Amino acid sequence: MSDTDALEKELLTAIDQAEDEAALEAIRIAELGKKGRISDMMKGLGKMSPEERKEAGPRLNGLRDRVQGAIGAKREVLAEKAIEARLQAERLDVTLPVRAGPAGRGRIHPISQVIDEISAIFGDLGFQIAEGPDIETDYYNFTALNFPEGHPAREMHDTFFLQPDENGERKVLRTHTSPVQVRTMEAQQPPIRIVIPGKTYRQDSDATHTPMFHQLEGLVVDTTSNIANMKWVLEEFCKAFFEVPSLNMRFRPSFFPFTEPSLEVDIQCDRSGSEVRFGEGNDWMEILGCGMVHPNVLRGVGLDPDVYQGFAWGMGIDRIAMLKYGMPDLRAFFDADVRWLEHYGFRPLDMPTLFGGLSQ
Ligand code: 2NM
Repeated sequence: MSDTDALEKELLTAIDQAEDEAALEAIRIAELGKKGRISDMMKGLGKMSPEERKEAGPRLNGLRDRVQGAIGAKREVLAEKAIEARLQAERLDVTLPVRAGPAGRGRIHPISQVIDEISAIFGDLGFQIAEGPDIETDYYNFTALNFPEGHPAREMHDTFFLQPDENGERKVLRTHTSPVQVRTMEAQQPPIRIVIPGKTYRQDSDATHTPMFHQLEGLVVDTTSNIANMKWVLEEFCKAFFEVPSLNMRFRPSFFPFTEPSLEVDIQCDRSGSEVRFGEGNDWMEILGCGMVHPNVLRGVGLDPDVYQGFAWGMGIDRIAMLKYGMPDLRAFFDADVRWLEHYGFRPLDMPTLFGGLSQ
């Protein structure tokens, strides 16, 4: 057996036994690479006599071609084996349930849900949503709303004050959303029908108060707006929001600087079971404050109280959200606990509408 025959036999065995593509590539480089053994032997052809070359040339070419061919064939086998192994290892169980994407896993916070519900109800009644800044001037938060300078009501609101600016003006975090009503009355002529959902701030923190909370206020201004209109709007709202066909309401006299007369509103409820039910029973629960806009407020925004009259109301969104959805602890609203949100949150694609059902 010639040297090349022995080499060929050795190489074909090594190729056959190569475990993977890396081992095979190592053989190729060692034999057929630039500095490989077979390549070296072929380089020797140039130094041979024509007779020697005539015999060695075809022998070496044959060796090279057969080794190359064996490597190619083995590479295909190994590639096939590698795919087979991956298919085994990465097997999919197509009968497993599909894992939800972001729209399926995410939740709408109950406060956002309730704001959407309220917007749907008042939108249906012809109201527009208005918004304004959280940082307000003393004028918009108090003076324009008929709180006299030095009036104790300014203190009663537990206001957060900002540092005075270069002009000595001390801004506040709005203690109610009423400044937005004032800004709207300044900016547009009656008829005005707006609701304002938003964040409000008071220095108060215990089991039933958080320093930031949410209010919804509403305002109607026209030449004939009256208390009967107001009672109808509020009753329609309460029935739609609590999703009951009828509901008794009770209006009690109260006091707010910005309304005259001022009223507090209770709704009928039943507290005999483990949860509060609305539209039935013999109990009452306070839910909102309202009244006819004070003539001083109208005058302040340039409206003649002998021509225009308005009614307004305000309620705590957080509180009515807790009542409607049976959430026992106000502070959980702001804990950002995903387990709580998973339980009490709403699905993002279930938008509240009056025709589709507010809360499904
Ligand atoms: C309430 C209760 C009653 C109210 C009044 C006004 C304005 F700007 F028109 F005078 N805004 N909000 C109002 C009236 C708010 O919250 C309990």
